[in-house]
Amino acid sequence: MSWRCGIIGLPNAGKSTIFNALTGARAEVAIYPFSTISPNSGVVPVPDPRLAALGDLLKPQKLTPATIEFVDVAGLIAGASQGEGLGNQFLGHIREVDLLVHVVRCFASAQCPHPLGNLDPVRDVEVVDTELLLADLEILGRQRLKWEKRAKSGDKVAAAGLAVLTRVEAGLNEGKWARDLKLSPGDLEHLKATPLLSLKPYLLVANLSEAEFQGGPHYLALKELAASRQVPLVPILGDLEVELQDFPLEERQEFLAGLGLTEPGIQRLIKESYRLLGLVTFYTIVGPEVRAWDVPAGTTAPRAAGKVHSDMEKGFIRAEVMNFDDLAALGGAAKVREAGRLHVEGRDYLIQDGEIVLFRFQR
Ligand SMILES: Nc1nc2c(ncn2[C@@H]2O[C@H](COP(=O)(O)OP(=O)(O)OP(=O)(O)O)[C@@H](O)[C@H]2O)c(=O)[nH]1
Ligand SMILES: [Mg+2]
Repeated sequence: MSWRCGIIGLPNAGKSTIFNALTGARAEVAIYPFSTISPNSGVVPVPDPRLAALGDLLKPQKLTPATIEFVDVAGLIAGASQGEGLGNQFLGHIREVDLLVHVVRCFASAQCPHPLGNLDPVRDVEVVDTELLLADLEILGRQRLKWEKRAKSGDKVAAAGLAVLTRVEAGLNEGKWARDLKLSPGDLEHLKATPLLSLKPYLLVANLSEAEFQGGPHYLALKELAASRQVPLVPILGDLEVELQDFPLEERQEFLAGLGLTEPGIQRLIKESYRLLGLVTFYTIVGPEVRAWDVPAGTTAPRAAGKVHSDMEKGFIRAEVMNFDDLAALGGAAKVREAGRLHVEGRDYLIQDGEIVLFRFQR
């Protein structure tokens, strides 16, 4: 199963356009708002130079990248947390994702009016984010009622949960995100019953016209906002990247370089999403296939084995581990072994980024 990134934003921000640029899908793009109703979803490969290098070195028949899933949901408007627009459906869909990708409109278009009347990305971010925080406050409010009742009848766990909940509510009411409240693992345990949107990792995408990208005031204002909130901001020329999709990567890169972009915005978006999810990549070489896998940093060897196959987790014996850099420098697995650079690890070992792992297991 891939990690899931939910694309959110106001109607007509270009969410489906960016989804299409990412996935090569043909989701409906329209000049009217709420053109997307049921979510579109697509799986994309994670760009990975190490995997490409393993391909060159080992020449396997099959090279399989790690993947990440993007979900394009309906537009969100003010009042969504109270059920406005497609509010409840929308919020239901984004509760299930692992990361929020907030697309913000930075292009003017006569045919496609801005749903709030004028272009103002900073306001747009505030409108959407306020809805997310209100939606969280609502879930917390419902949980409060339950815990208050239980705490009154002497339930200590409910009382402790209530204390955490009160802190989070206070933060949200000040406009802070739950993930910025320095909650401990114990605090987070109490919040398991209330899956908060504002706990999810989050990034902004500026969907730009060429003019804005070349130093327009709207993009500039959005950059300042992102910097002040310490949120990553990825610039994408949405319409253009959809048009460029049919060209080979090299040609696309050349064209974008002419505009001052070092790589397609969608590639940056995939990489940035991957980084924010806190994942590490390990590789397996099994028969004719070299494959990349992604797991959260801090995953044990048996757990990682389970990602490959559940039998490997159940029957886990040991992991034989090499580092990508060693393999690349020495030129082959046998040489890594000869050089004494292969290490054998047990159940408690935490898989590190860039490792090539052979799992030994009992069938
Ligand atoms: N000029 C310009 N137009 C764009 C850009 N990105 C999207 N559009 C146009 O904006 C309109 C809306 O785009 P969509 O991708 O459907 O927007 P959306 O956010 O998915 O909208 P909803 O699903 O209705 O919420 C379409 O007419 C697009 O062609 C862009 O970068 N520049
Ligand atoms: Mg759409």
